Amino acid sequence: MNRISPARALAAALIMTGARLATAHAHPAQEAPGAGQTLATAPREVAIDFDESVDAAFTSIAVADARGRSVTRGKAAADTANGKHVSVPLQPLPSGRYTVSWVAVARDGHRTQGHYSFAVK
Ligand SMILES: [Cu+2]
Repeated sequence: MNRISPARALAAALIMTGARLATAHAHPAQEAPGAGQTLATAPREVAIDFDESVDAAFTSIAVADARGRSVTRGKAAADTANGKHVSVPLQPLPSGRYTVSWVAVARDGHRTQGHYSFAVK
């Protein structure tokens, strides 16, 4: 095994610091409807509050029914007053299970994505 020189140890420490900073991506802090939620009344929109501001141009929320058909009305948009809040209006939803798939690009350019489902009774 090679001995680790001080310079290499410093370089490794800097890389690890960079890796920590790179984890500052946008993740949902709150989702409405929430993951796994069953609603008695059909929601009129899906809204996600991220934990940091997102680049609206590259951030999207897709909502599909059990057959994979889109049930959104138009594109997701960020709140002009709150760059962490993104929402998309929905078509009238009949009873069923819906899947939300989101993609977010944080201000630092890092992309995150995820999906979850909710149901309408
Ligand atoms: Cu990041």
